[in-house]
Amino acid sequence: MKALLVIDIQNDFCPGGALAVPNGDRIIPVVNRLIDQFDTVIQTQDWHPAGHHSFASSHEGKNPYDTTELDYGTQVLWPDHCVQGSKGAEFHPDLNSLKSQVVIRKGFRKGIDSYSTFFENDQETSTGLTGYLKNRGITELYAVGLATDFCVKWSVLDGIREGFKLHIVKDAVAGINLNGSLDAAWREMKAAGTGILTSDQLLK
Ligand code: VGL
Ligand code: ZN
Repeated sequence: MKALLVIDIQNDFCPGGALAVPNGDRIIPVVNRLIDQFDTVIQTQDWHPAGHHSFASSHEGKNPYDTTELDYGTQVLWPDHCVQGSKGAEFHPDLNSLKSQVVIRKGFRKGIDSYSTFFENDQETSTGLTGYLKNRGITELYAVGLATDFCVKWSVLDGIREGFKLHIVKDAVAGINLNGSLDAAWREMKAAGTGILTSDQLLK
């Protein structure tokens, strides 16, 4: 059984937001059309406590987009974004969230970031999604949302690692592109065997 995985379509990742992905909101009409076509829709929500360690503001002398070494490796430092309970953390108002059967929140532990919706950035702390999918008999995921080169990429790669068949819908994702991260993301996803398609191949 297949499901649509709608990743982090939140105000802060859209134009006007704290960590805006260029044209992040342009994908929303396409994503809504895809949502109409799927029986099973899963959404993710970046959900950080104030003072989260992925925020540059939590590290003295650091600026957004610098990096730092945390316990689990190198971490990009971001502007404060998707703070629990803030407007920026809410789903974009144009996104149809009504059909979502489960929302996986991630990044809620102060000391650890979570790009992937399967594992936090230490690559071992599970979000529980694998168990949810297996219990529901879901074997195949179509990934859409933000940002191609961070949360989408890590979700796709970890999903494959967890034994699922992963597809990415090219015109239903948008990227941040930090030092070539977007090209690298497409290369890595291709190399891992991700199915790459456009929305018209799914829309009837
Ligand atoms: C994301 C950076 C920080 C994403 C989340 O959703 O791609 N990127 N937090
Ligand atoms: Zn985040």
